[in-house]
Order: sequence, then structure tokens, then C-alpha cells
Amino acid sequence: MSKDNKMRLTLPTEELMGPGHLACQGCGAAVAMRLVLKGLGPKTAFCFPACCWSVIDGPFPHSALEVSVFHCAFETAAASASGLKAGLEMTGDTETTVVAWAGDGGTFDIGLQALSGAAERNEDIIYMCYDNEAYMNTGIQRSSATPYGAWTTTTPVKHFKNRPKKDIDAIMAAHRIPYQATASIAYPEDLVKKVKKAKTIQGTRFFHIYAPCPAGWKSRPEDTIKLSRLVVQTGIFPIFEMENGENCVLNIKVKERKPVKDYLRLQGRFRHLTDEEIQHIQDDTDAHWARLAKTCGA
Ligand SMILES: Cc1ncc(C[n+]2csc(CCOP(=O)(O)OP(=O)(O)O)c2C)c(N)n1
Ligand code: SF4
Ligand SMILES: [Mg+2]
Repeated sequence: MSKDNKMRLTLPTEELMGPGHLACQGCGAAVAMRLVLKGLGPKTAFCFPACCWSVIDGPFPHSALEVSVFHCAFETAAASASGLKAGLEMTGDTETTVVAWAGDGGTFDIGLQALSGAAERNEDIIYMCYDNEAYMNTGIQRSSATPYGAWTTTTPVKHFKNRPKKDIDAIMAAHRIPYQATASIAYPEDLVKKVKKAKTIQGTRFFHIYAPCPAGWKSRPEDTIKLSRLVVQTGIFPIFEMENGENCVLNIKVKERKPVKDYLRLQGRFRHLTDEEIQHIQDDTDAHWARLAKTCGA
């Protein structure tokens, strides 16, 4: 075998997440955590607000994670992480990376005020939002991260969500924080590399991680990685990083974008959409991509 044909393991082999967790089959948020920990390492302390991950980790005194976890109130992830970081520093611990790990409901909606405050103060924390596009833990209610067209239990088929997804990345860019990035579990090397990079930066760092949810999206568990790849290849969820709200770099280049239909048809939550409604999503994605191409040189 020539040297170039050899398979090389590019991800750290260390596992800080055990197999005995409580996530559903094919849970994107579980895969996201496993990968993120490979970048963060053992000197990490999490703040989990109410979300699927408060359950996935396991009931006290059990935990699927080999790092510290502080379970906090739903709206307080960023404030709790800020306090935890300050407290650790007072004990002389300047090495532990403090991470707020929250769902989209806890980030785009209910925890937005605390997140904005922490970002404006430039607290020395990493804030990670795993985005499964609804309030899943309480039974699939719509959030402001739910995309146009989606069925949820509060946006039934006859009244599907008719507003676009909130642009949380633009909101965070407006805070001009030292570092922010989007990521998908279909591109693990990119995710782990960016987590490692973020660890070396001081101040508020923000990650927006796409996390398919088979239970809420009515998708097949075995399609989770396929969906995580398609969402990038269609241009619906571009993968980029930014510093100080500018210098946008597109990390995953997409030469020819796939039609959004390929992505939508794998999910029961979009099954009711007409051709016109799918075209609306395509047009919206094209417009978003064109805007991004200007700022990030797509
Ligand atoms: C103040 C408050 N309101 C509501 C709840 C109920 N609650 C717990 S988890 C959750 C859903 C969280 O959604 P998200 O942040 O998207 O995380 P996911 O469950 O999707 O992982 C809700 C509404 C709560 N625990 N506290
Ligand atoms: S409901 Fe969705 S996000 Fe929650 S554990 Fe199951 S697959 Fe994961
Ligand atoms: Mg959610």
C-alpha cells in the first residue's frame, strides 16, 4: 500500500463520554457532545440548562460524562457559566474550560438575554448551542430555531411554522465576540479542530452545532449523519467561523449545492409541504447563500 492510501485517524482517541447515556437512537446531540469533548479534553466543566441533555447525562449520581456538570435553570446557562468561571478563578483554577451547553430553546429564546449579557461583557466562557430546531425534551414544541414549513406539536400540519428561523449567528456576530463558529457532526474533523482553536482564545466563544433529532423530525436514526451532511451541501446550514464579528471564513466549501428537496424528503416533519412551499424554501436558501457568499467568499 502506498503511503498516500493509508487511513489515518485524525480525531483524538480519548473518549470522555460513556456509552451508557439516555439519548434516543441516532440522536445528533449525543454525537455532538462526544465530538466536542474530544476537542475540549478532561479539564472541562459544563453548565446544562433544562434540555434533552439534562436527561441524556443520566440520573444523579450517575453520569455518562467524565467531566463536571452543573445543572442550572433553563434561562441561566450563560449566567451560570459566567459565575462558575469566576468562582473557579477565585480558587486559583484558571485552566478549566467552562462551557454552557444548551439547546436551541435555551439559546435562541429563553436564555438569549443571559447569553447577550455574557457576550457583551466578554465573559471567558464557551457557549455551545446544539440545535435540534424545537423544544424536544418537553414534546416537540416550536422554537424560534424551528425552520419555515416544519411540523411540530404546536405548529400542526394545517398551521405549520410560517416564519423563518431566527438568525442566531448574525445576532452573535453583532456582539463582536472574539470567536464564533457553526459546525455539523457530519464533519467531525472540522468540529474538533475548531473546538481546540476556541480553547486557546480568551473571552466569549460561541458554537452553533446542527443536531438532528429523529424523534422530533420523524427521520430515521440511521439518516442522522446523512442529514447533517445534506444540510451543509444544500446550503441550508453553512459551516463557517468568524472573529470579532468579521473575517468570516467558510470552512466547508460546497461547489455545487444540492436541491433542498433532497434534505426535506428524509424528514416526516416536512412531508405535508407542496411543491410551491418547497420552492419557497429553495428561494430563501439561495438568497441566504448569496448573502453569505458576499461576506465569507463562498
Ligand atoms: C423556566 C422553565 N420553563 C420551562 C421549562 C420546561 N422545559 C424543560 S426542557 C424544555 C425544552 C428545552 O428545549 P431546548 O432548549 O431546545 O432543548 P432540547 O429539549 O430540544 O434538547 C422545556 C420547555 C423549564 N424547565 N423551565
Ligand atoms: S428527543 Fe431528540 S434531541 Fe432529545 S434525546 Fe431524543 S433524539 Fe436526542
Ligand atoms: Mg431543541
